[in-house]
Amino acid sequence: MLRPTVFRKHPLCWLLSLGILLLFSGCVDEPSSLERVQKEGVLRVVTRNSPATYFQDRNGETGFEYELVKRFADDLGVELKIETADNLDDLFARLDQPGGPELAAAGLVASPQRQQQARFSAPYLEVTPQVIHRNGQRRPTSPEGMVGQRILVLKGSSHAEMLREVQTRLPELKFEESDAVEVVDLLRMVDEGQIDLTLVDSNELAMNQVYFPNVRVAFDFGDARSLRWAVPSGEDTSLLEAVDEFLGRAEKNGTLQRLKERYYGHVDVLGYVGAYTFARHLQQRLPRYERHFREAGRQTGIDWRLLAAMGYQESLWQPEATSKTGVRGLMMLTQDTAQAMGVSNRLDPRQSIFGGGKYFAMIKDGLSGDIEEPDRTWFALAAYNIGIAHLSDARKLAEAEGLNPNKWLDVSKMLPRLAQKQWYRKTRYGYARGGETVHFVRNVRRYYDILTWVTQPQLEGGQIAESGLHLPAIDKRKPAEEKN
Ligand code: BLG
Repeated sequence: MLRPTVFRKHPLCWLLSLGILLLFSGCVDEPSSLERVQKEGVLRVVTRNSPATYFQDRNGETGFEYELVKRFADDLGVELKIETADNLDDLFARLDQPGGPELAAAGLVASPQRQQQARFSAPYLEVTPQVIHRNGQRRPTSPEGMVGQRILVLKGSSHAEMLREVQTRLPELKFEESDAVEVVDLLRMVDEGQIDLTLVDSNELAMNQVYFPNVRVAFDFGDARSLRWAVPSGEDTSLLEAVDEFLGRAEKNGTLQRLKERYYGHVDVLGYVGAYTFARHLQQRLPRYERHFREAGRQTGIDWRLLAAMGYQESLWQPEATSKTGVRGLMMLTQDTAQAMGVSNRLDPRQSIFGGGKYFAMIKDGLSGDIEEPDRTWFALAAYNIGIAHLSDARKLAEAEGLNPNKWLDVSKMLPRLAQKQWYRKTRYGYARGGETVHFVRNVRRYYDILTWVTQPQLEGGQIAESGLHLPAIDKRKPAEEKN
């Protein structure tokens, strides 16, 4: 049979023509953004340095955005490389750069202007923009009430965009934008009275309220909006599709919910007055004992900030503290504990801190090997407060309920039962005020988070005692009456 000549071409000719064809059709393996990330094994993400997004803590990098985006990178099986932008304009400029980061994860709202600069993912968090004022000062309740006040917002922020939009019908409304500040600076400026008002998102305020006890929400500036990640604008949506798929899964399997609880869940624990008091004590009391906490931390291998957080929960950093039950000192040691730890004077702050640290480390070491971090730390805190025997009762109750006795979330649900007869009569060690222990652990964790943030490496210019730079200015007056 006669074959068409084309089939009889030499194989090399074939390859050559294929090459030429590909070259001219312009489809020489231009990889998609997703393929590029996978091939290079690195996902480059641009974010901002703030407590609600990304910062350094005791274990390295952390923050809501960081944790979420780290899970995404893990999911793709690639390394995560974070870079921080100086301000929002810089962030979008970097995203736009050829060879720049593939993704921005920085608590961004897909405002109309930004939609021309980048493509946005599915939402992962709902936030409300809020007008912030200083407690005791005039409180506006509408844009009209903001006229004539000193207003400063982040340059390039969606808040600036919203204000400009309002200006079209209310030209008397004047405001300034700055690219030299972060959200924390805006809040501090309101707190210290350098400006009258600012606009921030509700999640940012929730994270920062404790450092700025004088700031209050004046009113919600519009409806809730969604935070989204962004990828460079353009036709290539491969990475964005992977992001959306990941976020959908994170929503379904509870990952998102857990992260939200962790970062924003305990922020209301302190309330305004508690936040005010904590900030004051941070400046006035902690510096006296910080050296002891650091030393005890080094000696026991326990993060000094956790010890300090415990000390705050126990006594508000007061060495003379004494409870109704005769428990005493800065770390609230019982007589038995003090004796066992070689503490001769419980009211001596240094002895109390070292005794408490040693006791805590001992408890933690003695916990079942099945309890993993971070739960292990929360269990040790609970045992410090209620005793290892009652904690083991609560773990057994958890097991009997089909819950996980090695997970703090599960065991903390059982602890309050130790105060109810129908439950404690079935336990080995009987009645205990387990509800208080849950409260204890929750508060210590909150204080620990705060101490972690204020002592993070990039802010820490030495000891809190010396720096004070990043701490709120404390009004010497008592907290003003709640106006709202
Ligand atoms: C803790 C002890 C545990 C002890 C439990 O009580 O004290 N911890 C310390 O001394 C550091 O050792 O466990 S046990 O030895 O296995 O029995 C249970 O007895 C302390 C707690 C008690 C609590 N603060 C540290 O968290 C406290 O002060 N309670 C009194 C509250 S009230 O104001 O008098 O009502």
